[in-house]
Amino acid sequence: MNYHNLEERLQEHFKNNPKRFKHSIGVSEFAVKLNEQFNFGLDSEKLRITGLLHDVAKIYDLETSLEMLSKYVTNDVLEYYKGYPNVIHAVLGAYLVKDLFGINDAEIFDAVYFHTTGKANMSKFTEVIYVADVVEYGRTYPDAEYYRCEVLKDFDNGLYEILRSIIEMLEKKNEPIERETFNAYNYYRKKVKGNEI
Ligand code: DGI
Ligand code: FE
Ligand code: FE
Repeated sequence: MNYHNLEERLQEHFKNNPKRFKHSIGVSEFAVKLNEQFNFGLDSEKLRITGLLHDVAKIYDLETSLEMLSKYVTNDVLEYYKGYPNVIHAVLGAYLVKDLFGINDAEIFDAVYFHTTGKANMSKFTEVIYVADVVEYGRTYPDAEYYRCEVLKDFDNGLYEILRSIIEMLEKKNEPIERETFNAYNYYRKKVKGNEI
């Protein structure tokens, strides 16, 4: 898989949101770095492409996103995601990768679809994109540097700590937590901490 001009196409796609374009580059680079540092043996070019594309649907407002998503999912699914507006760009993005960029790949679809929530037992590819999205070098929220270091020290534990902090943040803000976010947290807590409370 090799898409040399994808970066230029993405720059055009994000022309009104250069920060989002920079973030997408940051995610591609961090995903490739993780793959190399931990010898995961994933396809680095495919990680780069997925990092570039993961937020492709972030340029649309809620109304437009829902209208676009209605072309791909049933009404029930559409109604369900109306309850989680933050998650919609991930689900829509997974479909747009194929429709706007002609990239039809199950691994990329899965990684884009779950890049916001995570899920239980993600593939290594999806885990790497999930983590890179949260800790790429452009991220400047408080503790970004802490989670970046944790992930580079111990990937599984870093992933678990990220999930724990996101759940905590969403609870604090009284935001509805999508079930896959919970599933991911429970799964990785068990994986890292075993039966410890
Ligand atoms: O698109 P990005 O800004 O790069 O990052 P993202 O796609 O990971 O997340 C966007 C937001 O979604 C972020 O503030 C965390 C939030 N989020 C993650 N899981 C859930 C969630 N929001 C809700 N309401 N429910 C979730 O389960
Ligand atoms: Fe996103
Ligand atoms: Fe992102």
